[in-house]
Amino acid sequence: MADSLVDTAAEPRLRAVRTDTEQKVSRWSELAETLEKHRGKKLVVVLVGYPDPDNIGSGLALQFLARQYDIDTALLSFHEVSHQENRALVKQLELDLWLYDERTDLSEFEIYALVDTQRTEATPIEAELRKKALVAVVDHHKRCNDLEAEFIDVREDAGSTCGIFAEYLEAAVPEGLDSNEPDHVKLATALMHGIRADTVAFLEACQQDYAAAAYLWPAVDQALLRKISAQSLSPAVMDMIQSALERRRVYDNFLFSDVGFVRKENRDGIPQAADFLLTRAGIDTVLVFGVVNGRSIEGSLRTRSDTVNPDAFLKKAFGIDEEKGSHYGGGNVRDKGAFQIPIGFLAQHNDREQLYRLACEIIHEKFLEAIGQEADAMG
Ligand SMILES: [Mn+2]
Repeated sequence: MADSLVDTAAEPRLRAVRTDTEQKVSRWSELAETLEKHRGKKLVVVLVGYPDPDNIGSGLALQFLARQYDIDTALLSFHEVSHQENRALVKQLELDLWLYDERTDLSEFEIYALVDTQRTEATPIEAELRKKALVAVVDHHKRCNDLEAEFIDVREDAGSTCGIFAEYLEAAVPEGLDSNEPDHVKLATALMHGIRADTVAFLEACQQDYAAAAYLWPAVDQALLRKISAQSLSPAVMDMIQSALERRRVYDNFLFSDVGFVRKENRDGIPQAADFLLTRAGIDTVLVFGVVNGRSIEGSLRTRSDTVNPDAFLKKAFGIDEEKGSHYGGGNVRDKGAFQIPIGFLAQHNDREQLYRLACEIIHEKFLEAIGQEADAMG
């Protein structure tokens, strides 16, 4: 197992070199055909999970492209934007994200699309979506086998979904985005930020991400991009990183830690703590979790190991949520993953500390089991 994981990580780079213009144009023309079929309808782009630069940028790009076919697009999210950089992105670019609540009426939207994800089980509108046509799924996570949509472009080897959308844009607008056009500048800046965010500022980018950046660059507002990506850490997030540091436990190259109880709006401090701990010398895989709003255990996995596949690791470690019929966790094949486990009925327990210890023990046990098996596979 370990060997094949290394291979899949190395191979896409070779394949990317062979990506030619013809292929780029054909993927876009397929998507264009799909959009043409739905001309004049209303489209909702469902941002599953927490809004982040890659899904926001991708949603904006799809909105832009769909507009050429008289399709009105709304970007629907289920969580308040939490990460300080993402708040800056939304504010500085004056983006219009539609936040879901029980009164949200989706009846006028006949069609929907997914970007930077392939799953909607985790959303409260799953049943409603089944009545609508899924017209497009564009993503770079692990391909789901049972995916059905009119247009599907899932590239597991892509560094970002924004990079894929920049490729469509290049085919749709070959003369380039116009730096005098505020909408173009907004879009180019958001896409560039999305690519940077998902590729650790291009450290983990593939050739396509660089090609996308070269195309976007003339219309990017560099000063704004700098402002968006240089937001300082909030005190809450800094405290979470401190907790994670203090509570860390190290097993060979694995680091396990937690950040205690976290308010929903600070939830993005969990992956940030994991990112930070991964910078420790001698560590190549980090798992950090916390209890969000007293209701669910949420965690992030970060790795730069050649052998750990975050998607496989988290699926194996935490298994399946029988009720939803989907895994508690998952991720990409290379460097990132996340999990979310509802505490459910137990959340009513009065003794928070006891509840927390229990959560901690279970996660820890599952983690140890998973690295035990992982170590076997490596041996
Ligand atoms: Mn992404």
